[in-house]
Amino acid sequence: MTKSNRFAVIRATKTSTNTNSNLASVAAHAVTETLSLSQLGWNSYFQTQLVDIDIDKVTLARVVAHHRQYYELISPCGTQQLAIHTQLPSMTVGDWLVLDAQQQFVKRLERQSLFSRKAPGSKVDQQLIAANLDWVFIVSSANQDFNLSRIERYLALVNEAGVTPVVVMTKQDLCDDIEIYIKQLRQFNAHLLIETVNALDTDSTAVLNRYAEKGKTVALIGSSGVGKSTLVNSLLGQQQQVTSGIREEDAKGRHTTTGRSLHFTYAGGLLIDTPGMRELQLADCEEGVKHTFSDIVDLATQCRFVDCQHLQAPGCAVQQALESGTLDMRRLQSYQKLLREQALNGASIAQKRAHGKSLSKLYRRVQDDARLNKRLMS
Ligand SMILES: Nc1nc2c(ncn2[C@@H]2O[C@H](COP(=O)(O)OP(=O)(O)OP(=O)(O)O)[C@@H](O)[C@H]2O)c(=O)[nH]1
Ligand SMILES: [Mg+2]
Ligand SMILES: [Zn+2]
Repeated sequence: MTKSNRFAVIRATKTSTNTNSNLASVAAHAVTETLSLSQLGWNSYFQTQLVDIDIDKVTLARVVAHHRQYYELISPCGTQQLAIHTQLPSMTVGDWLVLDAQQQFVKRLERQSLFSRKAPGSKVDQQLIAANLDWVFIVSSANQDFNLSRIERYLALVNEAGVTPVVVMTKQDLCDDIEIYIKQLRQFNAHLLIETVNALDTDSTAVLNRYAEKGKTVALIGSSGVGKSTLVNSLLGQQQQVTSGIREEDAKGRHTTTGRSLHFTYAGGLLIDTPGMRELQLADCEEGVKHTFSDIVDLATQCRFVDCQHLQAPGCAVQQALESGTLDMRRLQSYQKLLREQALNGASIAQKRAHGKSLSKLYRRVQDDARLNKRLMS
């Protein structure tokens, strides 16, 4: 099936009285619930932002896809499009919007959480990935593509967003000893939530239904080919997302999914599928990095000197941990690298914003002068 079928469940609810519809079996689950606000992820956090708004006169809608020229929205009335124009604030999949009686944009509600990264390539910007999440599945396959440092990057981003991460290890069926991977993850965080699945098998993925429960929004992130879309299909119980095989030589994916989209599961949860990330740079993510590396942050508090640079053993708890083998060099380097990277990217983004502001001030002044001149001449 293609992306255009994504709203089969929702469309089906509108024709739910027609039990002959070939969507009837899909709709059976959705009929009573899919159209309710709470089923779309609404909660008291958003409700409290409506104090000045007459609820009977507005539509509350959620962004389910971001296209080049319009946002696709869903509300208790069904799906609709909102054309993108310069007056709209930046929005992303998962955002909640208020529309007026004419279905025009009124405002975007404050986000409960926002997941973003530095835009890929040479662009100096933050790229919004998804908003208002309850969980993020960091998907990784149990094969040669497994990479601890990459998972640490994802963890830093998710922690910065204030969302709880779950590492989902796929391709369990192809791996003789998945414990090897689990042990590596456990080594640095004994409390990390880790699930192992065969993403192709719905019995196996059922363990994830407890996260994707009614009204809860889960984003799936991870490299191309790890099985994000396969997982989405299994949790939906139908093939809504296109998937394709990985390269044999290095187990890398083929960047099959190209846009972010939100889907409704049988268990009542909302899943956001995302394209595999080629590059994952952090910006303004200090809290997220420190949270992810709290073992090193804790160690550093035991160093003899407050401003210890952790370079020399005497009095340095970090160096002692390296020597005794309780901390490995890769992890320390990964921590230091991510701290530097987020500070550097954060500074260039701030600089660009400041530059942008002074440019637009200059532009306004030129326009004002031109208007004044015109008035004087007339
Ligand atoms: N055997 C097995 N194959 C899997 C599993 N998960 C995914 N696959 C296969 O891996 C390939 C890639 O899966 P996709 O779901 O397309 O991967 P993706 O993460 O969505 O990739 P992008 O859309 O490119 O980011 C497909 O051939 C899947 O059938 C699994 O748990 N076991
Ligand atoms: Mg995909
Ligand atoms: Zn130290």
